[in-house]
Amino acid sequence: MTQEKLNARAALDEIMQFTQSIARAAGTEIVAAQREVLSSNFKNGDELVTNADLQADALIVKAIRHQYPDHDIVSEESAPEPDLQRLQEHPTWVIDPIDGTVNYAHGHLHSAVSIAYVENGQIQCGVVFNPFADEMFSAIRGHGAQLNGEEITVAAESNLRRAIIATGFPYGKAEIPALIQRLGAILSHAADIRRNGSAALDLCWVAMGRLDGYYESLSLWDFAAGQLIAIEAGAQYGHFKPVPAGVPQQFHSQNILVANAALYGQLLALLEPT
Ligand code: LIP
Repeated sequence: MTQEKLNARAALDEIMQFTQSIARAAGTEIVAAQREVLSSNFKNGDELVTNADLQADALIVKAIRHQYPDHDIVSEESAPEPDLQRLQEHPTWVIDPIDGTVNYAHGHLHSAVSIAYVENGQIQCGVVFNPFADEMFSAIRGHGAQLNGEEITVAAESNLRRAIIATGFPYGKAEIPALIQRLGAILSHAADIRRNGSAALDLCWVAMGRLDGYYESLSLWDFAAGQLIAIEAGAQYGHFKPVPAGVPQQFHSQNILVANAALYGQLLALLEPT
């Protein structure tokens, strides 16, 4: 490995350590806040946000601004307008302080801090931390995916009838009829479906084999970290509808599909026509 590549890897290792430390710090706050009375609000009428989302976001953003003051930040709660062109040209952090907010607000223990680092137009580091399970999913591009430091890989399942496929639904209800038809196509061929409520954790669970596949339309902060973790764990990642011209595939948020290579084609054949 050249000295340049050694330096690049060392820099990403440093970023990974920093990212995991702020994810843990935010996770500690999130767990403590859930034991208190949460205040909540609804963005755009339907989209739940709690005081814990805002507090965790503030903690993460403050730490990034201090450590990397010239980097950009895209965050669900404080900077929710990603500029896809600038994202490809400037070091950028992509943050979902609590992915699975509805779960969190209802006292469920299935939500996560999701933080991705983008550099040179590529997601280079991804961290998804579920503080309730003390499960830290992580990946550096080209260096595999880990759960609490142990390598993870996608499930080997190739028989869709034996597979568990996860999905989710948007806050708005306009697309529900089409989404139910899509769900029916999957449920008619898979062993079962799961709607766990956190896209970031769904992607990580595919990465480690707790799920065999996942599909959904999301926002950048829901999937950025989990995408890298799933790909580095050996998953096939793409979209079951055409990606609009000019939109970088890795940052396209609609019609996401992820599974191992044996199931990906089977799921694509079911989802494409829906
Ligand atoms: C959530 C996703 C979930 C999706 C929800 C929501 P949030 O993110 O993780 O998969 O179905 O509609 O987008 O809003 O909890 O960060």
